[in-house]
Amino acid sequence: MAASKPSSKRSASKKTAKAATPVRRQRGDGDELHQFAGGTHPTLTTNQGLEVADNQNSLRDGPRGPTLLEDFILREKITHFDHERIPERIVHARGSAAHGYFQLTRSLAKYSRAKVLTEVGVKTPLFTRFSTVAGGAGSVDTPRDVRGFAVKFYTKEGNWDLVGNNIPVFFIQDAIKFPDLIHAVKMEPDRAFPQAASAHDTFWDFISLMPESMHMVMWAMSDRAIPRSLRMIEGFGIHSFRLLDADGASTFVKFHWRPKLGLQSTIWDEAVKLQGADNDFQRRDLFESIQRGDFPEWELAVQLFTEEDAENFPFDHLDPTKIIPEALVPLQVIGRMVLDRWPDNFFAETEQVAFCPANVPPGIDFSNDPLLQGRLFSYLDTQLIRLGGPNFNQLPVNAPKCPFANHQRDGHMQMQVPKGRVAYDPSSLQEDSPRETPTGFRSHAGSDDGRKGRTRAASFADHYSQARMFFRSLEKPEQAHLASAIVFELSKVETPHVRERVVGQLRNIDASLAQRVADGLGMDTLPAPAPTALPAQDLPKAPEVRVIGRGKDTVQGRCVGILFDHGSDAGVIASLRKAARKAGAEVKLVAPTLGGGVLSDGKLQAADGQLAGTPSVLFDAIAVVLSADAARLMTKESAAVDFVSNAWAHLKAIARDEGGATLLKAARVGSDAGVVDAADSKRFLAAAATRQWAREPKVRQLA
Ligand code: HDE
Repeated sequence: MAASKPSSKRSASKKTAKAATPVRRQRGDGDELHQFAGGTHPTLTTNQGLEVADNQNSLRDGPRGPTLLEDFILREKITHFDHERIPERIVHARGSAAHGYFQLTRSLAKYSRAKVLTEVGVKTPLFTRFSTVAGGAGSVDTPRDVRGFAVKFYTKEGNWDLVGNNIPVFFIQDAIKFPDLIHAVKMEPDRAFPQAASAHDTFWDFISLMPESMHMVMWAMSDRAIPRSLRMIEGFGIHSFRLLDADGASTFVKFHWRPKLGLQSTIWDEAVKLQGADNDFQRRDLFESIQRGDFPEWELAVQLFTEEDAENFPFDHLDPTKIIPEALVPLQVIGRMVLDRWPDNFFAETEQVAFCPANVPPGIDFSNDPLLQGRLFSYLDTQLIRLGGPNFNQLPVNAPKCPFANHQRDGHMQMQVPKGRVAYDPSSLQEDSPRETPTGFRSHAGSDDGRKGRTRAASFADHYSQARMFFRSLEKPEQAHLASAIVFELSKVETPHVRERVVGQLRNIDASLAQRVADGLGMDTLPAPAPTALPAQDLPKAPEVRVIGRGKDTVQGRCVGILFDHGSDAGVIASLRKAARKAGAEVKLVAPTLGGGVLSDGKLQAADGQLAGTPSVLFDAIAVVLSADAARLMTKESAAVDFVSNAWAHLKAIARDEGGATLLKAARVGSDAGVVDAADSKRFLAAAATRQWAREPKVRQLA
């Protein structure tokens, strides 16, 4: 490719405009930029900084001859490309992340000396990554799965990683079972399916033999595991941690994130269809909300309790399969997290971020939860291989934002150039060599009975009481969804004795649940209950475990889809749009073509989405505004019929005008409080603020 060498900026842009080919300026003249028609570009170089004159053709021995080994530019480019992939995370491989900040609103100075928990009003920068657990990095966003909720606070005293999930308990009580659990849930090793799904034999085989997993199974089969948006999930640190004050006195703490938008889940059928409509549904939702300045926000709340409190709990708080009901220890809100910046580069930040529960500042410490203790080892270990060596902490997304210095040296990809001759401690040769400080991190001076053994505390033996409490605390529709979810999953399990063993476990939790699942599977007789160490106790209900009723009755952060075509009523569309936006919702227009249509006012209205590729699962509520002619045509268009019938089946509010009503009729959509006149935007938005739960028995036979 020919490159001219302009003598001034003016001549460069003139040449660019004429020839519309890149014109390169010399490096070293103080300006290393290319001038292209319509833009300013940095000069393309090799990784050694050598300017590249031709990025289109490799070096050949004659125009039709073989490529020469000498072509170091080709070799460098291809070699780098060949090494672009790093091992994906063994769990939580698929994730989306954002930058933001944490702001403390209430000091915990009485309990902790950590500055991040004591300096009210100070904004601590952070990076938060959400993930699914089982699927690979390229899998979909909406499977039934736990969501990871990992937050890296760049505090003044070092990084604090609160590496949690959106479910407050876990499947297992001891880290030694984690590889078994993950091998059981991931795709089966011989056939390499199913991807990102727990609905298969190996998962349920393992689970049915692990009674301690039953509480978490209830959560994982509930609507919590099919969230609508990452902005609408809770987060939990799960384990008890310790707060330590300046004297080393300890208070136990559990961490909770609560979304400002409240909780919202999908209907299972909707989640399945979302996978086809948009693999990246939740990533896109997070991205778009941040791009439009509608920043996702959570409250951070804590449950604080003492050793003595803990002794009186009817369960062991060190057992990660238990929650501490809010009735026992109420939540105290201490701050908020706002995510306000999407990463500049997915790989550099979201992929290379390395969270580790062992990263805590002075004033926060660990409990003896055996799952947490195992995690303290695992994360650094896995990151050594995933990120290729011991210096991954120097990557921009991982590096602390406070000063850091020690005597660790060398290793793959050392980015720093340490100065001086001293790389050890103690030393006397170099004044500025890093030293310990009495104010640094100190562990809780814990005590134990000093007896070694592969044992499990008797206080960990009750596997069913909280599972029962969870199920019985749910609203009726949620109980039905949970039963249906288990029926769905077990219907994919080919081995009869595994299905039976699961039902045997359910009998220990709730007889009606076991019966519903057995009926759903077509079992003639109920299998025997699984053997138990301790039978379930009836505990008081814990309303905080529900999803229904814990959303916010608002359309804020939600999205309304308006289906229109040529001749649609411009006034109705405009007023729906205005009212929805005013109430904080996004509005997207959907038409058979992206070109949209000429509305009743004679003006052309473009569409945001083409009907065939923009089904109603993408929206929280829909409006159908159609002329009589367009409506007649749409009754013969399956994408249009599905648009409304799915919105109906997914319990969404539907606004329709007269034309819209024709389409609704063809799609066999009934009438209820959620189906409203498109001219009545107030009623529509009120209906759109929630799911139409009362409709569910009309549209679905639930187990
Ligand atoms: Fe993890 N987990 N985990 N985990 N975990 C990882 O670390 C592990 C557990 C969680 O966005 C891995 O860097 C063990 C509970 C999240 O990058 C690995 C045990 C909770 C993420 C690992 C657990 C979590 C991970 C894989 C049982 C909720 C994603 C890649 C003892 C409190 C972080 C990596 C991100 C990632 C080990 C159980 C949350 C292998 C051994 C319980 C959110 O180190």
